[in-house]
Amino acid sequence: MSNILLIEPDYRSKFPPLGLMRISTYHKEQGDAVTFARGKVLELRNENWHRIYIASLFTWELPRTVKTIQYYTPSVNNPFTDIFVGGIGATLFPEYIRERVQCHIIQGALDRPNMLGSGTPAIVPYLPDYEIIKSVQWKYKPEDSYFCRVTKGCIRNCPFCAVPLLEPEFGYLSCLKGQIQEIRTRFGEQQHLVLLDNNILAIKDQFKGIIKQIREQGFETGATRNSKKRTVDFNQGIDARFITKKVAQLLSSISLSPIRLAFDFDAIEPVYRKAVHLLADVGFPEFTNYVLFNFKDTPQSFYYRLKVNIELSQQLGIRVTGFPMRFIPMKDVKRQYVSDGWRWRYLRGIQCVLQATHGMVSPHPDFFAAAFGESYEQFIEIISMPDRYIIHRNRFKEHEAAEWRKLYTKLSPTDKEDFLVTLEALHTSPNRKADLKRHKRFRDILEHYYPHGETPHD
Ligand code: B12
Ligand code: SF4
Repeated sequence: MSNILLIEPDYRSKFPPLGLMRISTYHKEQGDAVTFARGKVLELRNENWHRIYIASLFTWELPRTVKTIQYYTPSVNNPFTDIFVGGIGATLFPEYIRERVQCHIIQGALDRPNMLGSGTPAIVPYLPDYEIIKSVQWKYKPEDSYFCRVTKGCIRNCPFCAVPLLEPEFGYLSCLKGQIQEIRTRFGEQQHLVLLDNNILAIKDQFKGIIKQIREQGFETGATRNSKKRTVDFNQGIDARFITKKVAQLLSSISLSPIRLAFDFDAIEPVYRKAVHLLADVGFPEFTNYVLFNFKDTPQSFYYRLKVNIELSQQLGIRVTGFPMRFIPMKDVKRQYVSDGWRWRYLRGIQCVLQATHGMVSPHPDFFAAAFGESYEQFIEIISMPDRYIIHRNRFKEHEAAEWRKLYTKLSPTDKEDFLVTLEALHTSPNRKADLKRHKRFRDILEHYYPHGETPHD
């Protein structure tokens, strides 16, 4: 019997660490003792483990992941053979880990034999061990859900998406009914169903059968359990290009909520509009649609796409909530990337607007106008304001923001462009106070961003 430690670094993780949960099932079946924890735990570090598995998720959490690996290095005999690191971050940017810490990195899905050592089977077919997540304080969301996946990969190759790198081949993974039944038998009935497929509709003809299984497993339209609504969430969204009348009807036969489409770039607009129409026709009232920005787009395109959602909501009597998705490059470890069409201040401004709305853009015209402005010019003005004037709009509106506006409207287009560059430079400057002291050209308006040279707390 071996002593196995599974570690998820203590980054914010919404869903449970499915990779580690599968590894747990495999080891428990071998008769090994498995312990799961999040982050750095002194008692666990002081023990000696036969093997430690450390997960990784977003690339911008790799610095924290590396620190976690370093922390547990003394807890094994040989980190090269006894610490296994895998998951999404390790697959997208293994060099980052390799150059900083000793361990054995496994890239990609655990879908082949011998990946965890000679004679080990493929891990993907193992059921996630839901027991282990009960041993930590951290609450994964949504609680009480079946997390399943029917397909891997995607048939498309969108340049802003990591899926073609992570899972290069599209294909069928395993039967949904079997997955749900096995989870039910081992861990009891769950309230909701979350499907993590990247592009489930690409399965085409087999989709009808999947919908039938979803219905039969207790997730038909209007389904309830213990008098509470049950929901099905195709969490990564459904591809508007595959929505036909027939697909819309199939979707309307399950308790799908919310509908998630993506309005990622301008050229997809006609297809996107058609998909929303078809889905509204079969009775879907609520949409939460991803809106990509900071890729090859511009603030104009972003504002326009959000407005299309308002327009569709009014036209069809539905609610199309926008869910902005900021593009982050595949090897980003800092999350500070600004694409050519955008400016740092604008991205920051959007973050401040979204702070109050949990990342969502309301389809209600009045809310939208108040949050994002009635015109593109107003939108740019709002996201150019100092953070606290955006976040606490009402508090600062009368005096401070009005003063700021006087100064801002006096700036010529060239001034505004230079001002945006100055704001970004100050934001990243290690000597901000000294830079501000020396600065002359935008001194008055900068006072609003850095009163007396200080960075205000919101
Ligand atoms: C579900 C999901 C989410 C969930 C939360 C995920 C979570 N776990 O908390 C939600 C919806 C909240 C989300 C949000 C976002 N996401 Co997301 N998300 C995903 C998705 C679909 C699956 C991730 C997941 O949890 N998988 C479960 C893992 C554990 O299982 P698995 O992938 O099958 O893992 C296999 C292997 O990796 C391996 N493995 C896994 N763990 C381990 C551990 C060890 C030790 C070993 C050896 C192996 C191993 O074994 C597994 C079985 O084969 C991926 C896309 C994808 N197809 O992977 C994007 C993805 C990770 N997300 C991405 C992005 C960009 C985001 C957002 C920033 C979007 C945005 N712009 O707002 C936000 C950020 C949220 C935040 N916290 O800041 C990018 C990340 C790119 C990057 N540079 O890291 C991805 C890759 C999507 C993409 N299309 O590009 N996301
Ligand atoms: S369709 Fe979706 S999952 Fe597929 S490559 Fe494009 S963004 Fe990624």
